[in-house]
Amino acid sequence: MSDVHSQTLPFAELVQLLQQIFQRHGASAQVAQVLASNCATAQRDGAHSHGVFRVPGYVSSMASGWVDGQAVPVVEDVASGFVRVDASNGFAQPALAVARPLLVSKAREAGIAVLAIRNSHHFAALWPDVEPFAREGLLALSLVNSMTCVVPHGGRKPLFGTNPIAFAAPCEGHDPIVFDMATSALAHGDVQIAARQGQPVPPGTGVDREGQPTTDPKAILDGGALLPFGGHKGSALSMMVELLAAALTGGHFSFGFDWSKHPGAQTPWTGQLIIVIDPSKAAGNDFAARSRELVERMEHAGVTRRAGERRYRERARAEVDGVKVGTEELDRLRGMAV
Ligand code: NDP
Ligand code: PYC
Repeated sequence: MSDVHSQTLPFAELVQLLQQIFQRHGASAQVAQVLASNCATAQRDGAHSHGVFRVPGYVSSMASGWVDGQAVPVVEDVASGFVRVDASNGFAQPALAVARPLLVSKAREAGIAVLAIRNSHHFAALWPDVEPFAREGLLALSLVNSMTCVVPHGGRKPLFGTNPIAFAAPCEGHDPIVFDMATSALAHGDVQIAARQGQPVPPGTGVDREGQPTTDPKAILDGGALLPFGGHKGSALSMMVELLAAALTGGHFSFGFDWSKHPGAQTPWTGQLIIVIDPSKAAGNDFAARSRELVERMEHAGVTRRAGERRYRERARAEVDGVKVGTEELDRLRGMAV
């Protein structure tokens, strides 16, 4: 399946390569393992804005002293349905990994539990954080705020982050139902990729430094800004993410940190909220069957492509052929590992 522009490699080999890179550039073994698995998962599932494309950003952020790759998260059991984690200026995913067993046991006990992560950096796709809960029969909703680059609806200046929301639910006889979306018209990573490839972005994505609508990704990145998806509706969701992922957790708002003294810093220093629900506590105890009924109804209504399906398709293909990585990118990664 390899050609001159891309190569394929087994998932485990990609994880190992990324782990070596992260460790070589300052992450502890534990953090490197979590980030490597997350990043390789995104690459495998075709989320190219958050796969190996992000590795230089992780590395330069650690090198700049902005984020602590050796951080040890501090977990606090604060109430029957509430877990707090101070990620200690480290990455959010290792904080989730450490707090996860307590969160799940609380959700199973109380029917619902909240994980509030603060002082954390999330530079990744969000669905790998929620999909595993659904594979255990639980529902999960997660929100993360990022860095100021989105103009709130009706505003004149950027304020919000690209603020993604991800949701996962079990579905009888199917992979979990998952969606994962930025609340901006396009993820910042996709604007960067479009700029690199010299491609325009769709109308409605963003504005230039004068606040004029543009389809030029470079104009958006160079003093311009993104817009929320869906006008006032996406803007309201983005505001909610700021409130739940930052105000509620104790993390920074997307406008609340200054990385200007850390050249190379790219990872937003914010917060993350994860809400986990045990559907077995609900009436009827048949959530997964009802979820399947909804999917079947959607199919009867003519839906041929549900959220999450492309990702599962890419995953299945990678299980057979290996994970696709650009040839130049793979050479660069191998160089970073030694
Ligand atoms: P997309 O717009 O590509 O996709 C959003 C959701 O819609 C996905 O669940 C996708 O499913 C689904 N979808 C896409 N096209 C269709 C379609 N035609 N019909 C039905 N469903 C569809 O994602 P975004 O660009 O908004 O976000 C990309 C990634 O960036 C996300 O993983 C997000 O978490 C990440 N991100 C991370 C940030 C951070 O701070 N860490 C900030 C912002 C974004 P499928 O997966 O199958 O394509
Ligand atoms: O793609 O918008 C984005 C993003 C921000 C932080 C990590 N990814």
